[in-house]
Amino acid sequence: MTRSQPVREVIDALEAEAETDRASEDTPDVGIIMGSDSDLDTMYGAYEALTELGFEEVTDYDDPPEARFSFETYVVSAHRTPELMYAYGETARDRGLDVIIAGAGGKSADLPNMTASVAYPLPVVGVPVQEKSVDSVVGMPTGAPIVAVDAGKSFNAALSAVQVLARAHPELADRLEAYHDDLQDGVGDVSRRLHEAGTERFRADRE
Ligand code: AIR
Repeated sequence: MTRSQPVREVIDALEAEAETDRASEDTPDVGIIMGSDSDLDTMYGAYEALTELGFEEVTDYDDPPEARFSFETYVVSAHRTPELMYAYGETARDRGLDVIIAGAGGKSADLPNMTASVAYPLPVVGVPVQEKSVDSVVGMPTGAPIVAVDAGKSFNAALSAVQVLARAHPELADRLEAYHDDLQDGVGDVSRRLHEAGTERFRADRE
């Protein structure tokens, strides 16, 4: 049992929330966790992708946002706060989460893989915060799965999470398609401008 009062308070809040009955519209669909707040700049891509797709962040379970789809964000350290990691993974389903995005850095980036084991069968999308974290995030034994993105690609982790949700929510599939259409428009537009301006002028205009 942790002796840390602040950690105990977060665990208590998660456990109380797991016991609370709420409509699924009023609970976060995606959980974002990271090993340290020093990971936040890298994990910010997940925030950007989710908000771009119309998700809003839950900061008070008793006062959920207007948006139908939402997410929550916590710092959970596999090594500094293992009990919090366990409580987070264990309460995830009862708190209404459908998918977790977990990021960690360093060579012992174990939050994604351990959370995947604790929260199983809930899917976890792992984000290695640095290149050197890739092996520890993806290196799972047979029977203990994790989905993972390349180092730093938290934006893609959020898209993958929404792909999971979209299987049950066609409106999210529409949003993913609209996002992809915009992406294509951008490539088409830059391709035409590069061709028409020629390489030298295009480069000069970019600077
Ligand atoms: N980390 C935190 N607890 C366990 C691990 N593996 C990772 C964080 C962060 C790195 O250690 O995910 O990327 C360094 O953390 P900090 O807090 O020292 O900046």
